[in-house]
Amino acid sequence: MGIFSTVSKVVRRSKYFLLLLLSLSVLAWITNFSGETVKSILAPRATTQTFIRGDEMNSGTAEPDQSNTPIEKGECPQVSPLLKGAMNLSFASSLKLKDVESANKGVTEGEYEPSDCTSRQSVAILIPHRSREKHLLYLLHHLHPFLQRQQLHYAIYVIQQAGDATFNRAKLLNIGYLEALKDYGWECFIFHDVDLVPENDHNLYVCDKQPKHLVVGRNSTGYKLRYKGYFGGVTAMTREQFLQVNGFSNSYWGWGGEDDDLRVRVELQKMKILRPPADVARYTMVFHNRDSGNQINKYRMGLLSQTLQVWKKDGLNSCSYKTLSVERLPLYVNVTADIGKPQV
Ligand code: UDH
Ligand code: MN
Repeated sequence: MGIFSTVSKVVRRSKYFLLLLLSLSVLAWITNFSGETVKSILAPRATTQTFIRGDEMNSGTAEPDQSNTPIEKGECPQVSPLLKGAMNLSFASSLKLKDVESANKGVTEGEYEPSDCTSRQSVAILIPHRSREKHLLYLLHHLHPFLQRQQLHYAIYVIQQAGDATFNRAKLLNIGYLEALKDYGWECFIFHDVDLVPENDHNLYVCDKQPKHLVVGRNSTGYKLRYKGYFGGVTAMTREQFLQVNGFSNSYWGWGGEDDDLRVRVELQKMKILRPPADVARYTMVFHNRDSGNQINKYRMGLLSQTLQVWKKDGLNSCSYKTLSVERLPLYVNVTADIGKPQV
């Protein structure tokens, strides 16, 4: 073998070596690439797999929590399978708060959400109150299971007027709205008299594209609408709808007019009041007499004639009060406020 043939053998071998090196690096690149792809598909995505509460949505902390993998819950069905329809309500005088608490173990500090599905709406129930303890007990007894059958994420707020000045239902409801929003970004508000108990759970406590009036009939009126345009007792408005009308007027002290004033505000915004069918929107009003401290408001007609002029400056944006306490009781958040007294 001459020198020439030895040199050509070395060149051939290094060619094979280079080819081998090239194919190995191509192989390495392919496996690495597909590995990345698989990894990114499997990675949990914050938008689909993390349950984000409404109030956390804007905080910009949507990073998935790898250590504590969230449980994915589907949206609750359009019609809850738990609904029972018309019910016979009971108002046993022996009922105790403890009984209602033990029957509603899933409720924490007045709040509940279904464990197996994500509610379609988060709803705050606001109840204006003073010295109607028995009515409150009956309402809590019926309302908690009623709302749970509707598979809602909800919380009940009771807004107590401190002191013995003339009652102001509307101002208490404004306060309830403002205080509840400090806890959570509720999208729907139900303004609820303490003595009205819904009879049929097909009367859904959710908000719509327009404000809703939920009391078409009640036992005390032979289940007829009290009058055309009546918008009192129990109403439902979204956070935005209520803000758009600047809430209730704060100026109605004593009984009457504040609900008509809210209707005027709604109509001024070209909103239209919706009502569920009469056979569903039925309530039992626990019998009561007129409360002392809530006499008929003799100024109500005069105030009503001023709504167009004052609604922009009398409402949520001018609601001044002092929160005396916020107690997180098992079945409701108890807000007590000093709301002042009428100027006249
Ligand atoms: N409310 C209280 N405490 C009061 C006054 C009113 O909690 O002292 C709240 C409560 O949520 C009540 C709501 O305000 O449901 C409306 O007041 P209301 O129930 O007195 O009004 P309603 O129109 O009755 O039902 C007015 C008196 C009717 C007397 C009829 C006698 N047959
Ligand atoms: Mn009443």
